[in-house]
Amino acid sequence: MATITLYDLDVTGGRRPSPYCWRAKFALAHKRLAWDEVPVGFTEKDKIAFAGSRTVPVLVDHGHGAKVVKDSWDIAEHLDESYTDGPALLGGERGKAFARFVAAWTNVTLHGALFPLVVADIHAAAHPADQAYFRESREKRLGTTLEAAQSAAREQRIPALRETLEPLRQQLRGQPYISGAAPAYPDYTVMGAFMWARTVCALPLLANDDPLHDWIGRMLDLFDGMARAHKAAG
Ligand SMILES: N[C@@H](CCC(=O)N[C@@H](CS)C(=O)NCC(=O)O)C(=O)O
Repeated sequence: MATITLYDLDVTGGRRPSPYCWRAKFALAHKRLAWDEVPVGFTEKDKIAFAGSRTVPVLVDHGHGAKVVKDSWDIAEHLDESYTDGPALLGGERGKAFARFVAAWTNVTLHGALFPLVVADIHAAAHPADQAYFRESREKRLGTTLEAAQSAAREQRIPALRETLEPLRQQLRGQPYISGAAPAYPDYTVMGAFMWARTVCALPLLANDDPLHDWIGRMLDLFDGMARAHKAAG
């Protein structure tokens, strides 16, 4: 058994769509750590109740006094503080400030642009037992049905999503990764959002000639193709 357990959001077909859980998985792989995964459906709150959390990722680090860490950012900080041999994820105060900004931009702007484009697909992918909860909680947020929100977004909002990604294209013009010559937590944060879409949505959201495909390809190749090997929609 690995010394780390990760509770990860699970939908049908063994797919793992959670962008925040992808941050944790990339972070663990970056630190060259092994982990076991516990799949958690949207409504399986009992599995993570021990952590006092209603969301995943939740990590239990058996090698560090069975420490329980329950937020993707806190997981990254924990791994950097507890595993100093491996390459840094955040890299000092300035690196941490940059990573925090990228996380805020991703959570608000990128996830905000993606959410209506994939929300009915997430519902369709969810375990049948989780679908009513997902529909009710997300329709409250959207103020309309999942299907109406998604079809309106696909008609109107794909150009806005592509525009939203322009800062990334500019950042990647002179360097292979968002973090510079090598990938680090900011790359994992943004890639989590692309994994969210990739696991549930078969519709290509980027233009075929979008230069971001090169970076996405590099991210899918990392850690022996960890993310590429994972089931995609389609
Ligand atoms: N701030 C948290 C957010 C985690 C989060 O929202 N996770 C979602 C999955 S992407 C979740 O567990 N949702 C459960 C629900 O909707 O009830 C983090 O960064 O870890």
